[in-house]
Amino acid sequence: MANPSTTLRTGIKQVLVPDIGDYKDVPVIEVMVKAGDIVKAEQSLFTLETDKATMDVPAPFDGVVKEVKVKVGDKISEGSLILILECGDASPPAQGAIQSSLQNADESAPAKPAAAPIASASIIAPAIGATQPVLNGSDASLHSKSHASPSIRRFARELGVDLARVTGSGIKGRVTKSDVQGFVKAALTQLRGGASGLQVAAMPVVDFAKFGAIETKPLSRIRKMAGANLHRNWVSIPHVTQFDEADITEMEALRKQLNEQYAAQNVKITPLAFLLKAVVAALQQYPEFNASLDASGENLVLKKYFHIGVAVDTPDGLMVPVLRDVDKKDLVQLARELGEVSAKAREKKLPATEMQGGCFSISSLGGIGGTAFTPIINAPEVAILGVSRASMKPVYKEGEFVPRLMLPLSLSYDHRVIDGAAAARFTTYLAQVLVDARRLAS
Ligand code: CAO
Repeated sequence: MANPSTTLRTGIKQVLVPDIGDYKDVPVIEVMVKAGDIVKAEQSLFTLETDKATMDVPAPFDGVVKEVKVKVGDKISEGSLILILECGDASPPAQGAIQSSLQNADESAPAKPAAAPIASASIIAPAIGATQPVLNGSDASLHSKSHASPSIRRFARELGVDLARVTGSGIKGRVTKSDVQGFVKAALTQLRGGASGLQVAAMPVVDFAKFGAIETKPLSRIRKMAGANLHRNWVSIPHVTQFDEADITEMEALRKQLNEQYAAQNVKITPLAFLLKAVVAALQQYPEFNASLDASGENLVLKKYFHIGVAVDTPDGLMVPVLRDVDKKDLVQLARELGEVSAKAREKKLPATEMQGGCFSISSLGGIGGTAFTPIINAPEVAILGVSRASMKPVYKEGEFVPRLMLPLSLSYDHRVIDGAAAARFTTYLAQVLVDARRLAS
Protein backbone atom coordinates (compact mmCIF):
# COMPACT_ATOMS: atom_id res chain seq x y z
CA MET A 1 0.00 0.00 0.00
CA ALA A 2 1.39 3.38 -1.01
CA ASN A 3 1.76 5.92 1.66
CA PRO A 4 -1.18 8.27 1.04
CA SER A 5 0.46 11.08 2.90
CA THR A 6 3.18 11.37 0.36
CA THR A 7 0.65 13.04 -1.91
CA LEU A 8 -0.01 15.66 0.68
CA ARG A 9 -0.66 19.16 -0.57
CA THR A 10 -2.65 22.21 0.36
CA GLY A 11 -6.38 21.75 -0.07
CA ILE A 12 -9.02 19.27 0.85
CA LYS A 13 -7.74 16.23 2.70
CA GLN A 14 -9.35 13.03 3.78
CA VAL A 15 -8.58 11.92 7.27
CA LEU A 16 -8.47 8.18 7.66
CA VAL A 17 -8.34 5.92 10.65
CA PRO A 18 -4.71 5.13 11.32
CA ASP A 19 -3.18 1.85 12.25
CA ILE A 20 -5.03 0.79 15.38
CA GLY A 21 -3.41 -2.54 15.82
CA ASP A 22 -5.54 -5.61 15.40
CA TYR A 23 -8.79 -3.86 16.18
CA LYS A 24 -11.60 -3.94 13.62
CA ASP A 25 -15.08 -2.47 13.67
CA VAL A 26 -14.31 -0.30 16.64
CA PRO A 27 -17.25 1.83 17.77
CA VAL A 28 -17.00 5.60 17.70
CA ILE A 29 -18.09 6.77 21.14
CA GLU A 30 -17.49 10.44 20.81
CA VAL A 31 -17.32 12.92 17.93
CA MET A 32 -15.68 16.10 19.13
CA VAL A 33 -15.93 18.22 15.98
CA LYS A 34 -18.53 19.31 13.47
CA ALA A 35 -18.48 20.83 10.00
CA GLY A 36 -17.14 24.36 10.10
CA ASP A 37 -14.96 23.82 13.18
CA ILE A 38 -11.43 25.10 13.00
CA VAL A 39 -9.13 22.45 14.34
CA LYS A 40 -5.53 22.53 15.35
CA ALA A 41 -3.07 19.80 14.60
CA GLU A 42 -3.09 17.34 17.49
CA GLN A 43 -6.58 18.24 18.58
CA SER A 44 -8.71 15.19 19.33
CA LEU A 45 -11.36 14.58 16.70
CA PHE A 46 -12.96 11.29 17.71
CA THR A 47 -12.80 8.75 20.48
CA LEU A 48 -12.95 5.06 19.68
CA GLU A 49 -13.56 2.39 22.25
CA THR A 50 -12.62 -1.25 22.16
CA ASP A 51 -13.49 -3.69 24.89
CA LYS A 52 -10.11 -2.97 26.48
CA ALA A 53 -9.32 0.64 25.81
CA THR A 54 -10.36 4.01 24.49
CA MET A 55 -8.30 5.91 21.96
CA ASP A 56 -8.49 9.34 20.44
CA VAL A 57 -7.94 10.16 16.79
CA PRO A 58 -6.17 13.52 16.53
CA ALA A 59 -6.23 16.04 13.68
CA PRO A 60 -3.16 15.56 11.53
CA PHE A 61 -3.01 19.26 10.53
CA ASP A 62 -4.50 22.61 11.26
CA GLY A 63 -7.58 23.10 9.14
CA VAL A 64 -11.29 23.59 8.83
CA VAL A 65 -13.61 20.60 9.10
CA LYS A 66 -15.50 20.32 5.83
CA GLU A 67 -17.41 17.18 6.60
CA VAL A 68 -17.61 14.66 9.39
CA LYS A 69 -17.98 11.20 7.90
CA VAL A 70 -18.83 9.22 11.03
CA LYS A 71 -21.20 9.53 13.91
CA VAL A 72 -21.38 8.10 17.39
CA GLY A 73 -22.11 4.39 17.18
CA ASP A 74 -20.50 3.87 13.75
CA LYS A 75 -17.97 1.07 13.65
CA ILE A 76 -14.72 1.81 11.96
CA SER A 77 -11.46 0.06 11.16
CA GLU A 78 -8.06 1.08 9.95
CA GLY A 79 -8.40 3.08 6.76
CA SER A 80 -12.00 4.15 7.27
CA LEU A 81 -12.68 7.68 6.07
CA ILE A 82 -13.64 9.74 9.09
CA LEU A 83 -13.29 13.38 8.15
CA ILE A 84 -12.73 15.82 5.32
CA LEU A 85 -10.39 18.58 6.36
CA GLU A 86 -9.50 21.73 4.45
CA CYS A 87 -5.92 22.59 5.20
CA GLY A 88 -4.65 26.12 4.84
CA ASP A 89 -1.10 25.16 3.96
CA ALA A 90 0.98 22.09 3.49
CA SER A 91 3.37 22.75 6.27
CA PRO A 92 4.22 19.65 8.17
CA PRO A 93 2.44 18.92 11.34
CA ALA A 94 4.13 18.59 14.66
CA GLN A 95 6.78 16.00 15.11
CA GLY A 96 5.85 12.79 16.78
CA ALA A 97 4.30 9.43 16.41
CA ILE A 98 1.96 8.84 13.53
CA GLN A 99 -1.44 7.96 14.72
CA SER A 100 -3.67 9.25 11.96
CA SER A 101 -3.33 9.32 8.23
CA LEU A 102 -4.77 11.30 5.40
CA GLN A 103 -4.96 11.51 1.68
CA ASN A 104 -6.09 14.07 -0.84
CA ALA A 105 -9.78 14.06 -1.40
CA ASP A 106 -9.28 14.18 -5.14
CA GLU A 107 -7.41 10.92 -5.14
CA SER A 108 -9.33 8.20 -6.82
CA ALA A 109 -7.67 5.47 -4.87
CA PRO A 110 -9.71 4.12 -2.00
CA ALA A 111 -8.88 5.71 1.29
CA LYS A 112 -6.35 3.59 3.08
CA PRO A 113 -3.64 4.70 5.40
CA ALA A 114 -0.05 3.71 5.38
CA ALA A 115 0.39 0.17 6.50
CA ALA A 116 3.76 0.96 7.92
CA PRO A 117 5.06 3.90 9.92
CA ILE A 118 5.63 6.86 7.66
CA ALA A 119 9.22 7.91 7.43
CA SER A 120 9.06 11.32 5.81
CA ALA A 121 9.10 14.32 8.14
CA SER A 122 6.56 16.07 5.96
CA ILE A 123 3.97 13.44 6.64
CA ILE A 124 4.40 12.90 10.31
CA ALA A 125 1.12 13.20 12.10
CA PRO A 126 0.69 14.90 15.43
CA ALA A 127 2.36 13.70 18.53
CA ILE A 128 -0.76 13.66 20.54
CA GLY A 129 -0.36 10.06 21.48
CA ALA A 130 -4.03 9.87 22.18
CA THR A 131 -4.75 7.31 19.53
CA GLN A 132 -2.57 4.96 21.42
CA PRO A 133 -4.90 2.67 23.23
CA VAL A 134 -5.18 4.09 26.71
CA LEU A 135 -6.37 1.85 29.47
CA ASN A 136 -8.73 3.22 32.03
CA GLY A 137 -7.02 4.99 34.83
CA SER A 138 -3.81 5.52 32.92
CA ASP A 139 -1.87 8.65 33.66
CA ALA A 140 -3.41 11.61 31.91
CA SER A 141 -0.05 13.32 31.74
CA LEU A 142 0.91 10.90 28.98
CA HIS A 143 -1.37 12.89 26.73
CA SER A 144 -0.03 16.27 27.48
CA LYS A 145 -1.40 17.98 24.41
CA SER A 146 -4.93 16.60 24.27
CA HIS A 147 -7.85 18.52 25.63
CA ALA A 148 -8.53 15.51 27.79
CA SER A 149 -7.01 12.09 27.56
CA PRO A 150 -9.16 9.12 26.59
CA SER A 151 -9.06 7.80 30.11
CA ILE A 152 -10.36 11.11 31.43
CA ARG A 153 -13.00 11.18 28.72
CA ARG A 154 -14.09 7.72 29.71
CA PHE A 155 -14.06 8.67 33.39
CA ALA A 156 -16.21 11.73 32.62
CA ARG A 157 -18.57 9.69 30.47
CA GLU A 158 -19.07 7.13 33.22
CA LEU A 159 -20.05 9.93 35.60
CA GLY A 160 -22.24 11.62 33.00
CA VAL A 161 -20.05 14.72 32.95
CA ASP A 162 -20.09 16.91 29.86
CA LEU A 163 -16.39 17.69 29.42
CA ALA A 164 -17.20 20.87 27.54
CA ARG A 165 -18.39 22.28 30.88
CA VAL A 166 -15.25 21.37 32.78
CA THR A 167 -12.46 23.90 33.01
CA GLY A 168 -9.12 22.22 32.53
CA SER A 169 -6.37 23.01 34.99
CA GLY A 170 -3.72 20.88 33.29
CA ILE A 171 -1.06 21.90 30.83
CA LYS A 172 -2.58 23.93 27.98
CA GLY A 173 -5.96 23.72 29.66
CA ARG A 174 -6.11 19.94 29.66
CA VAL A 175 -8.89 18.50 31.78
CA THR A 176 -7.50 16.31 34.51
CA LYS A 177 -9.14 13.67 36.65
CA SER A 178 -9.29 16.05 39.59
CA ASP A 179 -11.00 18.66 37.36
CA VAL A 180 -13.73 16.10 36.62
CA GLN A 181 -13.96 15.14 40.29
CA GLY A 182 -14.16 18.80 41.30
CA PHE A 183 -16.93 19.36 38.77
CA VAL A 184 -18.93 16.45 40.17
CA LYS A 185 -18.40 17.66 43.76
CA ALA A 186 -19.59 21.13 42.83
CA ALA A 187 -22.65 19.68 41.08
CA LEU A 188 -23.50 17.60 44.15
CA THR A 189 -23.10 20.61 46.41
CA GLN A 190 -25.50 22.48 44.18
CA LEU A 191 -27.97 19.62 44.39
CA ARG A 192 -27.76 19.65 48.17
CA GLY A 193 -28.44 23.36 47.95
CA GLY A 194 -31.65 22.69 46.07
CA ALA A 195 -33.12 20.55 43.37
CA SER A 196 -33.07 23.56 41.11
CA GLY A 197 -29.27 23.70 41.13
CA LEU A 198 -28.92 26.87 43.16
CA GLN A 199 -25.38 28.21 43.26
CA VAL A 200 -24.78 28.13 46.99
CA ALA A 201 -21.44 28.16 48.71
CA ALA A 202 -20.61 25.07 50.73
CA MET A 203 -21.16 25.31 54.48
CA PRO A 204 -17.94 26.05 56.35
CA VAL A 205 -16.50 23.06 58.17
CA VAL A 206 -15.65 24.32 61.65
CA ASP A 207 -13.90 22.49 64.45
CA PHE A 208 -16.10 23.85 67.25
CA ALA A 209 -14.04 22.08 69.90
CA LYS A 210 -11.32 24.61 69.19
CA PHE A 211 -13.48 27.28 70.80
CA GLY A 212 -14.84 25.46 73.84
CA ALA A 213 -16.46 22.31 75.20
CA ILE A 214 -18.98 20.62 72.91
CA GLU A 215 -21.25 17.57 72.78
CA THR A 216 -22.34 15.94 69.50
CA LYS A 217 -25.85 14.45 69.29
CA PRO A 218 -27.14 12.70 66.17
CA LEU A 219 -30.32 14.16 64.65
CA SER A 220 -33.39 11.96 65.05
CA ARG A 221 -34.72 10.15 62.00
CA ILE A 222 -37.85 12.31 62.05
CA ARG A 223 -35.83 15.50 62.21
CA LYS A 224 -33.65 14.40 59.30
CA MET A 225 -36.62 13.48 57.15
CA ALA A 226 -38.56 16.62 58.05
CA GLY A 227 -35.42 18.69 57.54
CA ALA A 228 -34.89 17.38 54.02
CA ASN A 229 -38.50 18.16 53.09
CA LEU A 230 -38.43 21.59 54.70
CA HIS A 231 -35.21 22.43 52.88
CA ARG A 232 -36.62 21.27 49.54
CA ASN A 233 -39.82 23.24 50.03
CA TRP A 234 -37.99 26.36 51.19
CA VAL A 235 -35.68 26.52 48.19
CA SER A 236 -38.04 25.29 45.50
CA ILE A 237 -41.24 27.22 46.30
CA PRO A 238 -41.33 31.00 45.98
CA HIS A 239 -42.77 31.81 49.41
CA VAL A 240 -44.46 35.04 50.40
CA THR A 241 -45.99 35.53 53.84
CA GLN A 242 -49.06 37.66 54.39
CA PHE A 243 -49.64 38.90 57.94
CA ASP A 244 -52.95 39.82 59.50
CA GLU A 245 -54.77 39.93 62.82
CA ALA A 246 -58.17 38.57 63.78
CA ASP A 247 -60.26 39.96 66.60
CA ILE A 248 -61.09 36.81 68.57
CA THR A 249 -62.54 38.51 71.65
CA GLU A 250 -65.97 36.98 71.05
CA MET A 251 -64.47 33.67 69.98
CA GLU A 252 -62.52 33.47 73.22
CA ALA A 253 -65.66 34.06 75.27
CA LEU A 254 -67.43 31.34 73.36
CA ARG A 255 -64.48 28.99 73.73
CA LYS A 256 -64.47 29.41 77.50
CA GLN A 257 -68.18 28.75 77.58
CA LEU A 258 -67.84 25.61 75.47
CA ASN A 259 -64.95 24.36 77.56
CA GLU A 260 -67.07 24.64 80.69
CA GLN A 261 -69.86 22.87 78.88
CA TYR A 262 -67.67 19.97 77.77
CA ALA A 263 -65.40 19.77 80.80
CA ALA A 264 -67.14 16.62 82.01
CA GLN A 265 -66.39 14.91 78.69
CA ASN A 266 -62.71 15.67 79.07
CA VAL A 267 -62.61 17.72 75.88
CA LYS A 268 -60.41 20.80 75.70
CA ILE A 269 -61.30 23.22 72.96
CA THR A 270 -58.32 25.42 72.06
CA PRO A 271 -58.34 28.25 69.49
CA LEU A 272 -56.98 25.71 66.99
CA ALA A 273 -60.33 23.92 66.69
CA PHE A 274 -61.97 27.21 65.68
CA LEU A 275 -59.12 27.88 63.28
CA LEU A 276 -59.64 24.53 61.56
CA LYS A 277 -63.28 25.42 60.90
CA ALA A 278 -62.46 28.98 59.86
CA VAL A 279 -59.74 27.82 57.47
CA VAL A 280 -62.16 25.44 55.75
CA ALA A 281 -64.61 28.32 55.28
CA ALA A 282 -61.82 30.38 53.67
CA LEU A 283 -60.73 27.46 51.48
CA GLN A 284 -64.31 27.07 50.27
CA GLN A 285 -64.40 30.76 49.46
CA TYR A 286 -60.96 30.73 47.73
CA PRO A 287 -60.55 27.27 46.15
CA GLU A 288 -57.09 27.96 44.67
CA PHE A 289 -55.75 27.64 48.23
CA ASN A 290 -57.19 24.10 48.42
CA ALA A 291 -55.08 22.95 45.49
CA SER A 292 -51.75 21.59 44.29
CA LEU A 293 -49.71 22.00 41.15
CA ASP A 294 -49.57 18.77 39.17
CA ALA A 295 -46.26 17.10 38.33
CA SER A 296 -45.88 19.08 35.09
CA GLY A 297 -46.32 22.34 37.01
CA GLU A 298 -48.78 23.44 34.33
CA ASN A 299 -52.09 22.53 35.93
CA LEU A 300 -53.69 23.28 39.25
CA VAL A 301 -55.44 20.34 40.86
CA LEU A 302 -58.39 21.69 42.84
CA LYS A 303 -59.51 19.45 45.69
CA LYS A 304 -63.12 18.96 46.65
CA TYR A 305 -62.24 17.56 50.05
CA PHE A 306 -60.89 19.41 53.08
CA HIS A 307 -58.13 17.50 54.85
CA ILE A 308 -56.07 19.81 57.05
CA GLY A 309 -52.57 19.09 58.38
CA VAL A 310 -51.64 20.33 61.85
CA ALA A 311 -47.99 20.77 62.81
CA VAL A 312 -47.26 19.02 66.08
CA ASP A 313 -44.13 19.69 68.06
CA THR A 314 -42.67 16.40 69.37
CA PRO A 315 -39.42 15.73 71.22
CA ASP A 316 -38.07 14.10 68.06
CA GLY A 317 -39.09 16.89 65.73
CA LEU A 318 -42.03 18.21 63.81
CA MET A 319 -44.83 15.91 62.61
CA VAL A 320 -47.89 16.88 60.60
CA PRO A 321 -50.91 14.60 61.14
CA VAL A 322 -53.82 15.26 58.81
CA LEU A 323 -57.39 15.70 60.05
CA ARG A 324 -59.79 14.39 57.40
CA ASP A 325 -62.99 15.99 56.15
CA VAL A 326 -62.79 18.92 58.53
CA ASP A 327 -65.80 20.48 56.79
CA LYS A 328 -67.97 17.62 58.01
CA LYS A 329 -66.91 17.76 61.67
CA ASP A 330 -67.98 20.02 64.50
CA LEU A 331 -65.76 21.90 66.94
CA VAL A 332 -65.95 19.30 69.66
CA GLN A 333 -65.12 16.45 67.28
CA LEU A 334 -62.17 18.42 65.94
CA ALA A 335 -60.94 19.28 69.45
CA ARG A 336 -61.09 15.58 70.35
CA GLU A 337 -59.23 14.53 67.21
CA LEU A 338 -56.61 17.22 67.74
CA GLY A 339 -55.92 15.86 71.20
CA GLU A 340 -55.72 12.29 69.87
CA VAL A 341 -53.41 12.95 66.92
CA SER A 342 -51.05 15.18 68.86
CA ALA A 343 -50.79 12.52 71.59
CA LYS A 344 -50.14 9.84 68.95
CA ALA A 345 -47.48 12.01 67.33
CA ARG A 346 -45.69 12.61 70.61
CA GLU A 347 -45.84 8.91 71.47
CA LYS A 348 -44.51 8.00 68.02
CA LYS A 349 -47.67 6.07 67.24
CA LEU A 350 -48.71 8.04 64.20
CA PRO A 351 -48.87 5.85 61.08
CA ALA A 352 -47.62 7.37 57.83
CA THR A 353 -51.14 7.13 56.35
CA GLU A 354 -52.35 9.65 58.93
CA MET A 355 -49.84 12.19 57.66
CA GLN A 356 -50.89 11.95 54.02
CA GLY A 357 -53.51 13.61 51.85
CA GLY A 358 -53.42 17.07 53.39
CA CYS A 359 -54.75 20.05 51.40
CA PHE A 360 -53.53 22.89 53.64
CA SER A 361 -51.65 23.06 56.93
CA ILE A 362 -51.88 25.02 60.14
CA SER A 363 -48.87 25.59 62.34
CA SER A 364 -49.85 27.00 65.70
CA LEU A 365 -47.31 28.41 68.09
CA GLY A 366 -50.06 30.19 69.96
CA GLY A 367 -49.65 28.01 73.02
CA ILE A 368 -46.02 29.10 73.27
CA GLY A 369 -45.70 32.73 72.25
CA GLY A 370 -44.49 35.06 69.55
CA THR A 371 -46.15 37.68 67.39
CA ALA A 372 -45.57 36.37 63.85
CA PHE A 373 -43.46 33.91 61.88
CA THR A 374 -42.99 32.69 58.33
CA PRO A 375 -44.08 29.04 58.10
CA ILE A 376 -42.70 26.84 55.31
CA ILE A 377 -45.27 25.44 52.89
CA ASN A 378 -45.87 21.71 53.19
CA ALA A 379 -45.55 20.77 49.49
CA PRO A 380 -47.46 19.90 47.39
CA GLU A 381 -49.86 22.12 49.29
CA VAL A 382 -49.79 25.76 48.19
CA ALA A 383 -50.29 27.55 51.48
CA ILE A 384 -49.88 27.22 55.23
CA LEU A 385 -51.30 29.28 58.07
CA GLY A 386 -49.04 30.20 60.96
CA VAL A 387 -50.80 31.21 64.16
CA SER A 388 -49.09 33.11 66.97
CA ARG A 389 -50.19 33.96 70.48
CA ALA A 390 -53.28 36.12 70.86
CA SER A 391 -52.88 39.22 73.01
CA MET A 392 -55.02 42.08 74.23
CA LYS A 393 -54.50 45.20 72.15
CA PRO A 394 -56.06 48.63 72.01
CA VAL A 395 -58.15 48.73 68.84
CA TYR A 396 -59.58 52.01 67.59
CA LYS A 397 -63.35 51.56 67.20
CA GLU A 398 -66.08 54.13 66.82
CA GLY A 399 -63.93 57.02 68.03
CA GLU A 400 -62.17 55.28 70.92
CA PHE A 401 -59.60 52.65 71.74
CA VAL A 402 -61.10 49.47 73.08
CA PRO A 403 -59.27 46.39 74.42
CA ARG A 404 -59.64 43.46 72.02
CA LEU A 405 -58.03 40.02 71.92
CA MET A 406 -56.11 39.95 68.66
CA LEU A 407 -54.83 36.78 67.05
CA PRO A 408 -51.78 37.11 64.75
CA LEU A 409 -52.05 35.21 61.48
CA SER A 410 -49.13 34.51 59.11
CA LEU A 411 -50.13 32.98 55.79
CA SER A 412 -47.26 31.68 53.64
CA TYR A 413 -48.29 30.96 50.07
CA ASP A 414 -46.80 29.67 46.86
CA HIS A 415 -46.52 32.73 44.66
CA ARG A 416 -46.54 30.56 41.51
CA VAL A 417 -50.15 29.76 42.26
CA ILE A 418 -51.43 32.54 44.49
CA ASP A 419 -51.20 36.28 43.99
CA GLY A 420 -50.63 38.70 46.84
CA ALA A 421 -54.11 40.17 46.40
CA ALA A 422 -55.69 36.71 46.74
CA ALA A 423 -53.64 36.07 49.89
CA ALA A 424 -54.76 39.38 51.42
CA ARG A 425 -58.37 38.50 50.58
CA PHE A 426 -57.93 35.07 52.12
CA THR A 427 -56.58 36.35 55.46
CA THR A 428 -59.14 39.19 55.55
CA TYR A 429 -61.94 36.69 55.02
CA LEU A 430 -60.44 34.30 57.57
CA ALA A 431 -60.26 37.10 60.15
CA GLN A 432 -63.92 37.99 59.51
CA VAL A 433 -64.98 34.37 59.94
CA LEU A 434 -63.14 34.22 63.27
CA VAL A 435 -64.85 37.43 64.43
CA ASP A 436 -68.14 35.75 63.75
CA ALA A 437 -67.14 32.63 65.68
CA ARG A 438 -70.66 31.62 66.70
CA ARG A 439 -71.26 30.44 63.16
CA LEU A 440 -68.30 28.09 63.48
CA ALA A 441 -69.78 26.57 66.61
CA SER A 442 -73.15 25.92 65.06
N1 CAO B 1 -53.21 32.39 71.50
C1 CAO B 1 -53.31 32.31 72.84
N2 CAO B 1 -53.37 31.16 73.50
C2 CAO B 1 -53.34 30.03 72.77
C3 CAO B 1 -53.26 30.04 71.39
C4 CAO B 1 -53.20 31.29 70.75
N3 CAO B 1 -53.11 31.40 69.43
N4 CAO B 1 -53.24 28.77 70.93
C5 CAO B 1 -53.31 27.99 72.00
N5 CAO B 1 -53.37 28.74 73.10
C6 CAO B 1 -53.47 28.27 74.47
C7 CAO B 1 -54.46 27.16 74.61
O1 CAO B 1 -55.75 27.64 74.72
C8 CAO B 1 -53.94 26.48 75.81
O2 CAO B 1 -54.27 27.25 76.91
P1 CAO B 1 -55.02 26.64 78.20
O3 CAO B 1 -54.18 25.46 78.61
O4 CAO B 1 -55.03 27.75 79.15
O5 CAO B 1 -56.36 26.25 77.71
C9 CAO B 1 -52.45 26.59 75.66
O6 CAO B 1 -52.24 27.69 74.80
C10 CAO B 1 -51.77 25.38 75.11
O7 CAO B 1 -52.38 24.98 73.90
P2 CAO B 1 -51.81 23.72 73.13
O8 CAO B 1 -50.60 24.13 72.42
O9 CAO B 1 -51.69 22.60 74.08
O10 CAO B 1 -52.97 23.33 72.18
P3 CAO B 1 -53.26 23.81 70.71
O11 CAO B 1 -54.50 23.15 70.30
O12 CAO B 1 -53.19 25.25 70.56
O13 CAO B 1 -52.06 23.18 69.87
C11 CAO B 1 -50.63 21.52 68.95
C12 CAO B 1 -51.93 21.79 69.69
C13 CAO B 1 -50.44 20.06 68.83
C14 CAO B 1 -50.68 22.17 67.58
C15 CAO B 1 -49.51 22.18 69.75
O14 CAO B 1 -49.38 21.56 71.01
C16 CAO B 1 -48.18 22.17 69.07
O15 CAO B 1 -47.48 21.17 68.99
N6 CAO B 1 -47.79 23.35 68.56
C17 CAO B 1 -46.49 23.52 67.98
C18 CAO B 1 -46.58 23.42 66.47
C19 CAO B 1 -45.26 23.80 65.88
O16 CAO B 1 -44.20 23.41 66.35
N7 CAO B 1 -45.30 24.59 64.82
C20 CAO B 1 -44.14 25.13 64.28
C21 CAO B 1 -43.80 24.40 63.07
S1 CAO B 1 -42.70 25.30 62.11
O17 CAO B 1 -43.66 25.89 60.99
